Amino acid sequence: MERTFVMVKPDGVQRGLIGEVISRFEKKGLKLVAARFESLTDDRVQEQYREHLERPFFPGLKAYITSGPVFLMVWEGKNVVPVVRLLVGATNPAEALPGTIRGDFALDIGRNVIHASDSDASAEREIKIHFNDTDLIAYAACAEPMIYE
Ligand code: D4T
Repeated sequence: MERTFVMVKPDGVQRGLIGEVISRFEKKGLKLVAARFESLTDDRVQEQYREHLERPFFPGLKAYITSGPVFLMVWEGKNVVPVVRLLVGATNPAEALPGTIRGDFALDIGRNVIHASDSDASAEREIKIHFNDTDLIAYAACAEPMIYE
C-alpha cells in the first residue's frame, strides 16, 4: 500500500488544527502508520525543502517552519499521495477550494497550515528525512474490508 508524508505546520498546531486534520484523513479511510510532535532543526527543514533553497521565499519559509512545533505523520492507503493532495488543496489558500483543508482554514500562502508530499518519490524521500523504518507501524485495520473492495 502507498504511503505519504504529512506535516501540520506551526500555524496549524497553534490554531488547534491537528485533530481536524487527523479526523479528515481518518474519515476518508486512510491509515495512520507513524506520528511525532516536535520542533524541526534548520537541517531537517533544508532537507525537506531542498528544491526551494535558492527561492526568494525560502528564508521566510524556514523561519516560519522553525517558529514552533510541527506534527509529522505518515499515512497509508490506496492512491494516498494524490488523494491527500486533493484533501489538502492548492498551495495558495486563496485558490484552494472550499472543503479542502487549505480552502477551509487558510488565507495566506506563507501560512498554509499543512504540507503533503506531491509524488510517490517525494513521499519516500520525505518519510526517510523524518522517520526511521522502526517508526512505521504495520498493523491490520479492522475496517479495511469495508473501505476496499
Ligand atoms: P508544501 O511543500 O508546504 O506542502 O507546499 P506545496 O507542495 O503545496 O507547495 P510548494 O512545494 O510549491 O511550496 C513549498 C512551501 O513554500 C511556501 N511558499 C511557496 C511560499 O511561502 N511562497 C511561494 O511563493 C511559494 C511558491 C508554501 C509552501
